[in-house]
Amino acid sequence: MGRIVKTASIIALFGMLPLAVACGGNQEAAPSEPESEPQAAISIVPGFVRRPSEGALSTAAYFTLRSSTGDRLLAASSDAAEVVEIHTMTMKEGVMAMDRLDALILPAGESIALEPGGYHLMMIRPSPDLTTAEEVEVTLDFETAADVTLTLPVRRN
Ligand SMILES: [Cu+2]
Repeated sequence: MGRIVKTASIIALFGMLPLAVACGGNQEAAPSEPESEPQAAISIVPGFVRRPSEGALSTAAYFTLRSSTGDRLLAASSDAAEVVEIHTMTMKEGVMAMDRLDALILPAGESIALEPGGYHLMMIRPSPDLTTAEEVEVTLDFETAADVTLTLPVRRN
């Protein structure tokens, strides 16, 4: 949850204002960041995929998403599961229930956590490999940003 592992993040820096002209004539040195790439708005803090027990019908993937410009996560896929759905959990009359979402809204600049007890990617009919795999790739499909494939560790909790 509050972990600070920060890899594979493509972070668009917004503060690249041109420097003041006070000294003049120092306009070379363009920043090396590929600022034209559309996916630069998404940053991801990896979480984990819960290791399923043998024969389990589903498991879940967790991580934190942030879009600097605002976006929507529309779908996800993985070789390690037949179907991947975006789910949320809510209390309904005292019982935790899961609902499938058509999209996960990422308001601009806001970190949205997929974590146990809340939003998650439901990995339905997981591959038997997941009972032993160390890590797994999950590809995220955004409305605006380009697809992102992230690697998540597989662990019990
Ligand atoms: Cu679920």
